[in-house]
Amino acid sequence: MASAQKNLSEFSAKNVTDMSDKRFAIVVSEWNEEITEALFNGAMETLLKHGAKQENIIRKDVPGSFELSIGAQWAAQVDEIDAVICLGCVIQGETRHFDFICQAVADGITNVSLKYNKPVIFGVLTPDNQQQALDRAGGKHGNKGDEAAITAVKMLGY
Ligand code: DLZ
Repeated sequence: MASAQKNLSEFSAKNVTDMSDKRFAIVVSEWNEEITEALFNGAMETLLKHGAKQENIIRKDVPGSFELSIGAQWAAQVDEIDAVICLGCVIQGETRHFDFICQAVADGITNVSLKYNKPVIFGVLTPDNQQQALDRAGGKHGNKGDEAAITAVKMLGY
């Protein structure tokens, strides 16, 4: 009964707002590098703003968004890492690559999150074109990297 009580209290809101002892991995896709660098900068800035320490944020690059899942798994399996943020940009093209990659990365990231019981955040832009990507990578529609970092911070606080 005692352990059930403990589990229940662990489940209820923790309201953690101090990120200074949390460790983050940011997995960054090299495809559409101009965009993913802007997403990375947005995510870093936001984590630091929320008290995370620079030395507690580890970056791992992968070739394309398709590889974000395995990159996330490499990070999530490290005990010390509390949350993983995946950043990528898949631009709608004329091939069916787009659908395959988007579906694979969404499923892959979800599986890693559930397998390792850690927040693994989907910070992947799926725009129709480069301009839409720029608009969401520090342009007029904000920065998806920033949003992804906020989501990670929120998830660690629940
Ligand atoms: C092959 C490919 C294509 C066509 N487009 C993109 C893209 O827009 N964004 C992205 O992140 N990656 C793309 N890739 C690469 C795949 O994600 C993957 O790296 C390769 O298919 C090798 O597994």
